[in-house]
Amino acid sequence: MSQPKVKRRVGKYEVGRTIGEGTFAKVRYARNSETGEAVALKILDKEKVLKHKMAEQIRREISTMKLITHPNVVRLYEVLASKTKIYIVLEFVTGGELFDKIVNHGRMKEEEARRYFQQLINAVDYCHSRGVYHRDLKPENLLLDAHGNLKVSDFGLSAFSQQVRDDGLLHTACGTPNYAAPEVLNDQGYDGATADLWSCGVILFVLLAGYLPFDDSNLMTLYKKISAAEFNCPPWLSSGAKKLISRILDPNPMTRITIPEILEDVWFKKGYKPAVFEEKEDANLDDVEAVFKDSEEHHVTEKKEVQPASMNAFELISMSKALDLGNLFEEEAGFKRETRFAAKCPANELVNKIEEAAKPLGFDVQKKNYKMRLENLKVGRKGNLKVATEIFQVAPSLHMVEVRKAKGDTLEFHKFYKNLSTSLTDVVWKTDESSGESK
Ligand code: 3AM
Repeated sequence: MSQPKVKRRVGKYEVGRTIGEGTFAKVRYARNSETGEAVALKILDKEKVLKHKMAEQIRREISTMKLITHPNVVRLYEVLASKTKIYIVLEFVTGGELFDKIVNHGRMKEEEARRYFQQLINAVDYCHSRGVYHRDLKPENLLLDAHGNLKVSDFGLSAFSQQVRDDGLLHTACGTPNYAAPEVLNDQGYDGATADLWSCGVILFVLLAGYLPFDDSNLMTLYKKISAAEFNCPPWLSSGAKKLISRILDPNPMTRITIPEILEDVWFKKGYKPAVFEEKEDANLDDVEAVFKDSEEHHVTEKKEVQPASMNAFELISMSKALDLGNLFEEEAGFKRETRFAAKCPANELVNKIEEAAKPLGFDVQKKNYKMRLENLKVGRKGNLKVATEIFQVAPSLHMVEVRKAKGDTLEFHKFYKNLSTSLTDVVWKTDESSGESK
């Protein structure tokens, strides 16, 4: 059971699990070993970035992002490069994605939607004023922090997923077009500011309606609907919300409402409190320069350290709060991607039990040294759900099982986990407190 575990380090960061795979990069959890702070590490292929026709624009926007400390924008701390990779060190955001709330609880009340929309517009306005455009605002880029505040991710980074054609203008690579403005789809080049605003309008619509304004399984029909701004507001929307949405979802970018006009809108203004924060005057940009100049002397060291995987008493105690199957669903846990529980049965029996629970749910099961990779063969909302499990020995017949989402939709993971916990109830070790018994 105590097979060695390989720990990766990139400079001062200890690299942990993969959080997800976005359109242009892999995102991993990491820890700053000097401060203990958690960060998200966006990992990109260096050659692709430096050879990108927009490398200069990407460099400029990353430099600007280092100065931005807006509370509703994911912080960009620094950039590092190794021989083959670029690492973008970002603030780690713990509350999951805004749209998981809609998938879970349905549409929002106007007050709640307005609060998120105000935070979104405030963040977008601030970045635009500094010359950074998003160009790919969509649900995956709207995260929530531990206090339920919106954090927009990938500002200034989405150029990676864009293409510049011979005309020198931006063109969107394929992806979900539901949030893209008509002029973006028309493929004739576009202005980042008005295009971002359109996406904000689609986002507001989804928050209030619980479904997309433009949707069709046929791509051509979808394009036509977007180009003509053909949508119907649900009857429960207030007239103020309807009016604002139709001013934003104006197919003509020249007559579309602007941010200064939104800030004056009656529906928008209700209870609006712009974020208060301290602006950063100066940031050291040596790291950005070094990365884009591809200066070899500044390459970060990448190390692999081999560590034993067995759990010692100290680690067990520090994790004991989590030794309960219920913890994934605790209110405070938000949208968790991983959990642990203790089980009182031999390890090989545990592996069999997990396999028996996963197979009927349509999962392919791969096993290696008490580590398992489960993959749902059916495609879910964000591709095939992949789950990784690992078993650690605590005592001969007491094990700790770690279950985490490796890829896919967090809510689908929760559903899987609920099923798994039902199948394992007879072996899960519960403390008196967690099993609800009183002495
Ligand atoms: O794969 P899912 O959708 O669960 O939420 C982002 C997405 O998760 C997450 O990484 C995945 C690929 O983009 N993510 C991106 N930036 C993040 C950050 N700064 C982040 N999670 C936490 N903090």
